[in-house]
Amino acid sequence: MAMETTLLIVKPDGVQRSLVGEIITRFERKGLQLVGMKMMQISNELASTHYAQHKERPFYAGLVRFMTSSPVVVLAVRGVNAIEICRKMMGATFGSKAEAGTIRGDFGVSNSFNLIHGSDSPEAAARELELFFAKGEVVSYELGNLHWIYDAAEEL
Ligand code: 3AN
Repeated sequence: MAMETTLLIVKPDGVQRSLVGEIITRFERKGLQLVGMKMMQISNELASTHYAQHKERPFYAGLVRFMTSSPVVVLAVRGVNAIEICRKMMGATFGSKAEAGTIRGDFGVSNSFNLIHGSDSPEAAARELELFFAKGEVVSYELGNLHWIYDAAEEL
């Protein structure tokens, strides 16, 4: 397993519903490291580039409208196997189907307003981190308790 950095976005519904702290706290408590964080308003152009793979889907226009409707909080999160771990913590795409205990399962019922985005592969993470963070905005620093989060002999 590799040390990975992934992109998460607390979507407009998460910000409007005052769930930013609650959501970020879950990743911190899990033992993942925050290495980038900012609030921003996503432009039409950025939303279209980010969701280019869904361009032909019927929900695409609504998705772009939603993602640009209000500010979001973007996060860069680092850890061993971070991409899969974050996806598990987010839960299934639709809030109505997501398991209890996940972010989408605990905080939402909507299928379109599903609170959070997370990169789904190392390739997507690299692409999305570059899209949302300028050079220097994702930082590297030593996590003081790293050796209590991982068994260094086996996992790092
Ligand atoms: P996930 O965010 O779980 O990776 P994707 O990549 O399949 O889901 O879809 C990207 C985003 O498109 C989802 N987060 C969701 O907001 C939206 N979306 C996907 N499928 C639908 C749908 N059938 N109706 C409305 N929105 C959808």
